[in-house]
Amino acid sequence: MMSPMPTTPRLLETFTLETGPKTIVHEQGWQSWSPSATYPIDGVPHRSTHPDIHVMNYRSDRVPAPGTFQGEGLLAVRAGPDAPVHVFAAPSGATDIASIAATRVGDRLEIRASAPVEHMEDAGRGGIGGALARWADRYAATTGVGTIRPAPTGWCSWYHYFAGVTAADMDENVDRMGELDLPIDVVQLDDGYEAQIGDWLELSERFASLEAVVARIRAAGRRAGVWVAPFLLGGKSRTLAEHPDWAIGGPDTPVDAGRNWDQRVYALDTTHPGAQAYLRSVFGTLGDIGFDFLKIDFLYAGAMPGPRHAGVDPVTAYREGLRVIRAAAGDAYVLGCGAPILPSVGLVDAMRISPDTAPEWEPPSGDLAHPSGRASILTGESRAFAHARFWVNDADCLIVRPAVERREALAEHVERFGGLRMSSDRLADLDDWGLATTRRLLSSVPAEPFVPS
Ligand code: 9PG
Repeated sequence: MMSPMPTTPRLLETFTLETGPKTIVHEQGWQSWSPSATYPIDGVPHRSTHPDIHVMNYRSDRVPAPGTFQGEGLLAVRAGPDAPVHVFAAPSGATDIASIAATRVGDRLEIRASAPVEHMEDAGRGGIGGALARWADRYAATTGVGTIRPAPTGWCSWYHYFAGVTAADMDENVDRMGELDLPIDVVQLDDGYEAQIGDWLELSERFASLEAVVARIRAAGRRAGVWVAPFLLGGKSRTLAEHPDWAIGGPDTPVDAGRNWDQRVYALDTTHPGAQAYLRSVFGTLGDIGFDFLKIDFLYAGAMPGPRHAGVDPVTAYREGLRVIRAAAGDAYVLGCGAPILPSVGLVDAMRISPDTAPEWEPPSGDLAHPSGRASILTGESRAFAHARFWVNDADCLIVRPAVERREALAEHVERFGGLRMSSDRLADLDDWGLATTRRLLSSVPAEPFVPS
């Protein structure tokens, strides 16, 4: 009789498992937007469709071999519905996180890891979801997770206004949430206020003053939040032009962190003393302005491999960068996004656990790391185990205006899996159902871990 508790973990780099036609494999993606899912043994896992998309949404330097499953730091296999779950996982977030590949060879699955991983057999309840939850309890205990702070409710500007948001749009929605008496604690300004990626304290032409935005939010009795991509330096930014030595790889060979905002972007070397002083100044100033909710995004850049000022490994450098931000941010509630999952445990209050939601159900690029209802649900469900163990899970914002495709499915997803509840519609666009759904989902915040049955 198999024990219901996981076996004591053993460290190994290779392992072979017998499989059958009902074998399933769970792959964990590297960062918030990387697809994470459980596949039948003959299934084809979701892979990046373009090198730029790979860098920005997957683990930049690890491209799985065709025909293999690959988890970044975490992979689980169940040989059949009555079999135990084998969990292979990185021992702790503060070390090198192994890529764990599973290749089918006849009736067997060969597991190979790029660094030592722990192996556990789990015959408890809940299948793969249950085994991952029990593994997550262990990982959280080894890595160190303090008290998980209760999430505020919120409204976010991104999923209606996108990068075109204006100060007037913010004012309109602040007024409207008051008229509607919606239970919203935090009003979070997303991408679009800044002059450039990396020039966070200079404003785009659509904003005259962040102080004025905050004053309006606070006068309405709510808290102010802001989006920053602190580990990115835009190719068009003044910060990069003036401090090319702050990029991972240095001024001559900066490491490419992908393409967005009509430019190439680069990665901040979080070990560089000048870059650390810059992070302190940006987050100190945003705190002084009155923001006490921070959505820190595109964090994967801080964990990219490449030459750094201090010769430390990428995960150590990344965690150091997050600590610098936290120290500068005081008591602000910190939401990580686009962030390596396992290396972030213990350092953020909430974490985006999926690709972006979107008014479109299918991603136009065909890449399931890209914004789309389908992609956000696929990966969000598979990371339910992390909620209230690693942090508060952010299954992304609720969007339920009539123009949103399959809005009922998106609402159901946020209701089941969303630990952080934020609305992101233009509130004036909500019909009766959209408004009632928004009010209901923002009225409670699930604090307990999800327990798969
Ligand atoms: C702001 C947005 C929102 C959103 C974040 C993040 O691969 N890409 O090009 C890509 C672009 C944007 C993106 C994710 C991936 O969205 O998740 O909530 O804050 O940035 O730019």
